[in-house]
Amino acid sequence: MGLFSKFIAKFKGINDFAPADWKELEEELLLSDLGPALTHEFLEQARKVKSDNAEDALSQILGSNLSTKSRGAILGQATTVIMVVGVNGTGKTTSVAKLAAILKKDGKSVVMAAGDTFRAGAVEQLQTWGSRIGVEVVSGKVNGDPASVAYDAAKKAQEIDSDFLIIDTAGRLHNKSDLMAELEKVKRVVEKVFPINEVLLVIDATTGQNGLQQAKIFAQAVDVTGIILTKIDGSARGGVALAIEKELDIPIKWIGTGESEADFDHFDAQIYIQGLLS
Ligand SMILES: Nc1nc2c(ncn2[C@@H]2O[C@H](COP(=O)(O)OP(=O)(O)OP(=O)(O)O)[C@@H](O)[C@H]2O)c(=O)[nH]1
Ligand SMILES: [Mg+2]
Repeated sequence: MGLFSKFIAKFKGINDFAPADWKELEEELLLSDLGPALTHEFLEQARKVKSDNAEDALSQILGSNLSTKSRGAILGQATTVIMVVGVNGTGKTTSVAKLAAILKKDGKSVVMAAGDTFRAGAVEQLQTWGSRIGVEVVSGKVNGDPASVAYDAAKKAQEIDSDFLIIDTAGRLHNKSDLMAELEKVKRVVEKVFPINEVLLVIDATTGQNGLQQAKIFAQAVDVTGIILTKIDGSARGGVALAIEKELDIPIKWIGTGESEADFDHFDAQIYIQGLLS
């Protein structure tokens, strides 16, 4: 049941909502990871809603909190380069592979770069995905320079005139300046070959407000063009997407809905809002 369905059902036919009902709604919104600021703002707006058009009015309020930026892909002139960033374990590597699989199914050629050279197993993880979905992976040595792997992958993509290059990155976050320096270096080096068209930030929906705070640090460090919201299958907290777009003003472009290849989809704002209301 959607976050607001009970509210709408109760609200229809009456115009004065009891204080206890408002309190209950507030608690539900907070539990859903809307965050205190957005919850407060939302309640202010909702108090002005009339019962006869509660659903439309709420739909409009929710919609006005989403980003107005385009959710479409940003394509390059030659190879489109997508860099995928985010905190440890959010689902970067899996999302790189799922995205590559979708593009490939669409008839596009894709190269993946195993830019996480930091964690043992990360390169293999992407290689396993690569052979599963039939997409070439360019990798280097464990503990090698991620920028050099990304550069080799860009050269490879250029050589075979690939439609897409997707770069996986490490998710560690010891401090903001290290992170910034590393991501900037990858960008600088890749851009000797092709401009980076998209930087997609991966956020794990199950980490709620905490995940959002960590994501903010990434968004400050790199110019993020879109968000991949993963693990929404494991999260009952549907409000987090609203909080992300309101806080960061970056459009959610993709959602991860499970662990396998097919569990990946475009984010559709209309469907999302409908899901909260019905
Ligand atoms: N249920 C669910 N699990 C997911 C989803 N996306 C990724 N996972 C799982 O989350 C775990 C971590 O995913 P990874 O892709 O390795 O995450 P990562 O960000 O690359 O992790 P690091 O490289 O360690 O920073 C794996 O077990 C994935 O299968 C999703 O949309 N839903
Ligand atoms: Mg990874």
